[in-house]
Amino acid sequence: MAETLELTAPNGTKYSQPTGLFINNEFVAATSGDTIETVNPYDESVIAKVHAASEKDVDAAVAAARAAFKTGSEWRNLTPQERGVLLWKLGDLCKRDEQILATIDAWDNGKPYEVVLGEDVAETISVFRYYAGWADKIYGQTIDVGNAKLAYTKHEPLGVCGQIIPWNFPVMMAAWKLGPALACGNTVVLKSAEQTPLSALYLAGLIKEAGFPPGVVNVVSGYGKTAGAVLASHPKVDKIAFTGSTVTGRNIMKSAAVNMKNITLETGGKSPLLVFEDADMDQAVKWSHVGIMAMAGQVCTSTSRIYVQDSVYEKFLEEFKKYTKDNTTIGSQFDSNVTHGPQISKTQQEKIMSYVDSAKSEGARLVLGGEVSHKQGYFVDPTIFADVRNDMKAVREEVFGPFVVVQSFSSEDEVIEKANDTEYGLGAAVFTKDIVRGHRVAGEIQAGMVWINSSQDSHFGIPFGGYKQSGIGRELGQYALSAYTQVKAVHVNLGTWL
Ligand code: TXE
Repeated sequence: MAETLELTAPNGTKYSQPTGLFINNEFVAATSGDTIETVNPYDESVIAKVHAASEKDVDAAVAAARAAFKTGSEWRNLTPQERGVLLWKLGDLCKRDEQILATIDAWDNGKPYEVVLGEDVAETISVFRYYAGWADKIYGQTIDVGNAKLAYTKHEPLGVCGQIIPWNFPVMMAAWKLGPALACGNTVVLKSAEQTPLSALYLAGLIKEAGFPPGVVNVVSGYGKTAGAVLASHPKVDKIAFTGSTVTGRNIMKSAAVNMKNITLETGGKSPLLVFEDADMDQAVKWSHVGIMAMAGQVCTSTSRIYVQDSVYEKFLEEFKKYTKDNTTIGSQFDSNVTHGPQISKTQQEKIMSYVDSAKSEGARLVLGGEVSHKQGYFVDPTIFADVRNDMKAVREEVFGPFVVVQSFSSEDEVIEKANDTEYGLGAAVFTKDIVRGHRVAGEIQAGMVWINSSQDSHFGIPFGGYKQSGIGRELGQYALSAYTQVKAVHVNLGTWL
């Protein structure tokens, strides 16, 4: 039995933090004795050490998930509605402990507590409840092929699902992955991100408390190159679902090829935001700010490239700069006045600052920021560059920080071409009062999600995912069910055939 730490967070919240690997409904020590130290990105203090899974531990977790998936197991014998009841209970337990979950992710990730409570944790609860409702509504079709035969389809679970999640929305990403997988009757080995392992372990305790049978959900903390890679290439894993960088997504595709796993990938983005001259300028400015500065820009759908029609370009820049300055308070995640938290790690901070150097050296105009004014922790000031070109590194690559590049355009055709000139295709935003243009542009942009007169809208009932190298498959909504089921066609001879 691995240890549980009694922790007190900087906001005074006291709670019990499991640190072991969650396998077969028990927290166990890692066989290698390896640990991961997780830190508060606000002040670089160590929060806790958790056990880090080795290949042997991942094997044990996969074996537990396989056993739980066996025909005749407790899990396989549940009715779909009983699965739904368990998911609903899990949602209720997350609601009961919402302040603890929000405290953990705010502490471990650095983003403001109120944001985590009102967005990440609220969404976590909703996602479990939403998929609880789907559990007994997953069914196939009967297909009329004439009187001699009966043909029907069944939507069956895939089996053991490996799920690898990132650090930007720790508990919410776990919910996005677990909700549909469990509603469809699969079993899971979930690997959290090494930067933010704590909330997934706490959630594991709630999964046990809700009454899920042993082995249905296994949660391992671990590094990507060890635990993650083992899971992605494991021959006994049937599916891999991943959220993270495009580079790692490509590696996972290669690893998954070993036994041709079903895959769902949600990877990087460089989402454009288009401001036409007839747009409501106040709205365009506010949403541009939300679109890139929320969560310190660590959102895959961040609208990190802004295109403004030339007649309103300078006005937009002036107002965007002012709005950003007036609405940024940098500091601790537990200070309710703070709007702008740290980046997740020193690595990410340094990565963003390297793009500041590259934008400057390629001749972009620095409008705001480009510095680290808060020296403790991993902060980066909100940064706006103007007069960029699509061939600049900072315009082509995902920066994943409070870093935005702005350029002008003159015609609709030109801006659509520029917006689509990217390897990514996750989100896109269009600001215009012309309803016909709004829909026309939404149709022409190559992206999995388009926002007209807003940015970053997301809802558990609406599919989420990308075109091009932003991913494969969809999460959330009814669409996610097809990512966790396979279709069986059954042909029945009614006796009049041959
Ligand atoms: O991502 P990784 P990192 C982007 C963003 C960021 C960059 C790097 O641009 O700057 O990625 O972040 C696991 N086999 N996004 O290094 O490496 C890893 O342990 C299997 C966008 O954190 O993709 C973690 O659990 N798994 C993004 C997860 O993959 C592996 C969110 C993500 O890590 C692995 C995060 C491997 N070989 C970063 N290597 C989004 N789409 O929201 C790593 N992992």
